[in-house]
Amino acid sequence: STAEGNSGATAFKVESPNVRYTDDSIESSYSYDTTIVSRDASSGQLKAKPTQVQYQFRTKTHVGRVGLMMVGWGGNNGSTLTASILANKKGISWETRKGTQTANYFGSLMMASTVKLGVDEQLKDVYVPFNQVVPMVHPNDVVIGGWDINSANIGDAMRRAQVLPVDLQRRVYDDLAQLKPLPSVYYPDFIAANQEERADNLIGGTKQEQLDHLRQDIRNFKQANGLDRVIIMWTANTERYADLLAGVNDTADNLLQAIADGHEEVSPSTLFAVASILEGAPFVNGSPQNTLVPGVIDLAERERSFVGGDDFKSGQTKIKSVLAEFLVNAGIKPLAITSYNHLGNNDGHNLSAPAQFRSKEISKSSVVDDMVGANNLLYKKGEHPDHTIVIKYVPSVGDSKRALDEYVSEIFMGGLNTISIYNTCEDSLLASPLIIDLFMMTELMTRVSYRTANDADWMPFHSVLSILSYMLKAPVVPPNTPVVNALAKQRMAMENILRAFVGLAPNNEMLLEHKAF
Ligand code: NAI
Ligand code: DG6
Repeated sequence: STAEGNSGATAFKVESPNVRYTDDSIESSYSYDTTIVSRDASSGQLKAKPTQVQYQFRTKTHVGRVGLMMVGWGGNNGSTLTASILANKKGISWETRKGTQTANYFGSLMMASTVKLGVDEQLKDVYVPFNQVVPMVHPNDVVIGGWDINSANIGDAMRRAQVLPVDLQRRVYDDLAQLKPLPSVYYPDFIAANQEERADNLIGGTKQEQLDHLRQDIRNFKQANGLDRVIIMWTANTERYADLLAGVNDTADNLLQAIADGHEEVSPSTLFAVASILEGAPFVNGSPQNTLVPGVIDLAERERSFVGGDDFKSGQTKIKSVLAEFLVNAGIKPLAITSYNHLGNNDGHNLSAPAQFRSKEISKSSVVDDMVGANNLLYKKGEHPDHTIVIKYVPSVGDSKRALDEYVSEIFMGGLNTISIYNTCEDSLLASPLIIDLFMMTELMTRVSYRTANDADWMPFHSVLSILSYMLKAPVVPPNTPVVNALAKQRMAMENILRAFVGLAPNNEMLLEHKAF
């Protein structure tokens, strides 16, 4: 038997003249309060001016049938996620050394964390599940499919990954063995040479034919499963960076022409992004390479389709985006952050090649920039802590990644403070819930529109979904907008934007009701 998820369920109704529930939507009127800062030209004095912008938000409440297509479905993340969702759907339990374990969604922000809704009459906090502030899709209700350059069925892929406990594998194997990844696009130059023997499930033809093939795959999947929407997620191998070339991948038209011409700098991941955009399917890049070249962003904006990226932010980097923020905001000056990790899964094998490692090094390196830039008392303009990233492939540890980090900071009166962290964890058990969160949040954004006094009509949010930043190491943001890496800020943005959709003020920690006489 299978348990349907409660897609679309919300934990409360808002009673406010600013919120309207219709048959198919929730509409809110919302005052967005910000502070505009300017500097007086003659005195140099800073001036802060409270400013309000009136927004209306409309969230369609009918979630419908939703599909997730993963590129790299047969990998550790893809197979782990598919097996885990099936186990949740079927309410499967399995035996471990410590007793019986039941499937859950721990590690998913949407499925296993809460948001403060408000306070009750006794001024006690009331919390609700993150996924029940506005109607969201439930992972149990999602239809999963995808592509892989390797032909292994998802049951065998799960066994190969060596991530999930054997007793659980036994219980889901037969179902998963029925699932076969679609053939995919393989350009050997973009991933490590050591991946070649996996490549036995390929789409032939020219780049243009391959693009058309991928588009048809998306249409077929949608039609065969009666889906309202499909979201495409790149969880395939890390590619090398593509060269950014004028006339090739700089604009939408040039990129489409480059594909028609079979240009060699169009990567497989970029081809998937283009196919998704042209099919109106949101595309999220879970790996570090520069899939979302300017031509992709231009195309997404033109087609009013959604893209997000880059690189799932799972363990080491997530801690970094918390710890660095804590240190800098405490007035402590990180001087050196040195991060080693070693792992033995296929991701680690691929990353042992220099060009693929370089993509990962870039995405892991940028994560403290905004925190450092925010404190000009500690850091002079242009000054930055040393930040070193090392990744080594150690086959015997498998998916159980080891991450070692040293933070050396300058404290009071020139003293030094050294913090050392050692983290061991199954990498794919950290990453799989992120795919769920990215998927759920992206799906929601396909149903939300807004309007300000300047807009004649309801507008979708910008094509580049910066709201996904919490789940991503190197968030791609709309052109000329700030990148936020600090984890608490990223979560706050998501939480408060969802609250705005239902006309609720942002959460803050003032607790004035507890501070007055
Ligand atoms: P994996 O190596 O187990 O899986 C990747 C899969 O992609 C393989 O099955 C491979 O055959 C397939 N593949 C390669 N090129 C393809 C193409 N062009 N089309 C379709 N399939 C293709 O790797 P894993 O552990 O699942 O990670 C996937 C990606 O996610 C990697 O790029 C990794 O760097 C990234 N990532 C993983 C995190 C984690 O904690 N596991 C966190 C952050 C990012
Ligand atoms: C080793 O760095 C392999 C990588 O794929 C990472 O496991 C992955 O990017 C997660 O990194 P982090 O820093 O978020 O734990």
